[in-house]
Amino acid sequence: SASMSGNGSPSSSSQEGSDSFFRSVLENVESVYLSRNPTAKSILELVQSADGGERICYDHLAFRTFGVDGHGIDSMASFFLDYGYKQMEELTFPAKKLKALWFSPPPSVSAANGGSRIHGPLPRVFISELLVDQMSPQAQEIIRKYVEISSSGYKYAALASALGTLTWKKPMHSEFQQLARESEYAAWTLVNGYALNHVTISTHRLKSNLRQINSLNRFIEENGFKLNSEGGLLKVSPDGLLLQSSTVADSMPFRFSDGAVEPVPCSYIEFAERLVLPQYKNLPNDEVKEFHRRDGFEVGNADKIFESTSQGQVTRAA
Ligand code: OOG
Ligand code: NI
Repeated sequence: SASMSGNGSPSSSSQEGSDSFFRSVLENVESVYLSRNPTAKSILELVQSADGGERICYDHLAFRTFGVDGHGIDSMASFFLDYGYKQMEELTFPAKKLKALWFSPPPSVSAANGGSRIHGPLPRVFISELLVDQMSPQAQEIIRKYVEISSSGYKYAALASALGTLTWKKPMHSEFQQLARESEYAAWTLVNGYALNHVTISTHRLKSNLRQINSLNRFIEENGFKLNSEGGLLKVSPDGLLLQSSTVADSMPFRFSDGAVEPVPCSYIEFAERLVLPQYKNLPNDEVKEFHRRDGFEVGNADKIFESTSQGQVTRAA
């Protein structure tokens, strides 16, 4: 039909219309994140200015969920799938009782390729869920209580993320502590809900020497920020092509329903360098596109990056 282009995708004008709504939602998700996480905000500003005021591209956005009764990965994924994302591989973390899926973005409409951050090339999305059935009866009781309170909240995961609100009422401090003893991830999700867990700066798309992740790590530390040291600062995939690092999460005072006000870990910022795949190693630098580089995620890297919100990392001396 006239509204469809030859390859069966919507015409560019309708795609641009939905793209602008989609990006407005992401802009709000990001602005909630920046308002609660001063370290992430400062680092984005610092890296952009040190890179000569060039644009920043996001490699991916990440969210956490409770995998029970519809509140898991699907609750947040549906928004991205509706806007053209495709489900890719599953990653499992048996010791942490977690599973994750990642989603690849639709090609950005041409105008977006010049923009920065949320207005640049669309990022991958990484969504994980706690395997609630595998938790202790006591932890399950707490988690099931709050997802029941939220009732249909899981249908509005993206809305909750963009508004910066929980879909359930605030827990008691004792419930948070009980979950934290069993799973830092569970405790984090109870108080942060669908809030953006992190954005990841795509280092190879920077212009200056910061495009090498080791230089960026040094620069971040020289500026007084603490990096997640779990398994070493730099996380390297077995093929050597996916390099990742992250800060430790900022903590913010949280008012629990019993009146206690205690700091809880919020979000962090990550850095990822994707190297050129072996079959493209002879391409001239200026011809290398994102699809010539290592794609996807790596269980061994992710397992350590999850620790960016753990008490051990958050309270560790710099
Ligand atoms: C996600 C940790 C994993 C990655 O890029 O592998 C990750 C989380 O902390 O929720 O971000
Ligand atoms: Ni990540």
